[in-house]
Amino acid sequence: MKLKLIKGMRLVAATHNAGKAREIDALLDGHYTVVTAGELNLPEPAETETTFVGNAMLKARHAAQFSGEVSLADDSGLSVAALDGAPGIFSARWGGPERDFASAMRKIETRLEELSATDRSAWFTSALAVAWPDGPCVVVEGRVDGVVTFPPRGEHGFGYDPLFIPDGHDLTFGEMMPELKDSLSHRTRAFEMLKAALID
Ligand code: ITT
Repeated sequence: MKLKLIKGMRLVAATHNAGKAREIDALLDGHYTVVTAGELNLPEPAETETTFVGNAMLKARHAAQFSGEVSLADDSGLSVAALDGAPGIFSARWGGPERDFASAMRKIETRLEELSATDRSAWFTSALAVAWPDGPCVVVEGRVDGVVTFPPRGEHGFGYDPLFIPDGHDLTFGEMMPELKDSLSHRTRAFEMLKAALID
């Protein structure tokens, strides 16, 4: 069977994160009817895998099983080189149950200070997985490199956007208009791969 996403079909965005859901919707460019896992009241699975790819597949499969519909999941996060890649797959969990990213960003700054680290290199990763209710699953991974800066700047975006400056730019993702972030983000890069694989 050839796995394809046919324009016009309904897709479940297997996320409970409104910031991500907005970006996924923009990336699909109105070609699909998108309904989120939150809107369908699907239960949130525990993210028990050890990689972005593993957790993206787990979330997409879980949503496909519960909804009976083709489901798209994103597992993503910020990795800081001097922190050995932390928070990485634990990016959401560093925000605590309240998803307090101001505090998570301070935690990154404090850890860098404690280590007297001067290397500010960091990268965002997005693994995108599409799962069909009858089993198949396709997964890709995109990345954008840059640096972290303190204090965080900007009101756009979500999560760690205010402290990340992508290579070749002066603005943080939080200061960029969504269109600019969307033209160069980890999620967009993953999405380009997904499109090449699944969309005619
Ligand atoms: P779902 O699992 O329901 O999709 P989540 O927020 O728990 O939502 P993740 O486990 O993938 O998702 O955690 C990713 C976290 O990494 C997210 O909460 C943000 O804090 C951060 N993150 C991911 N992509 C980001 C982006 O484009 N800009 C800023 N922060 C981002």
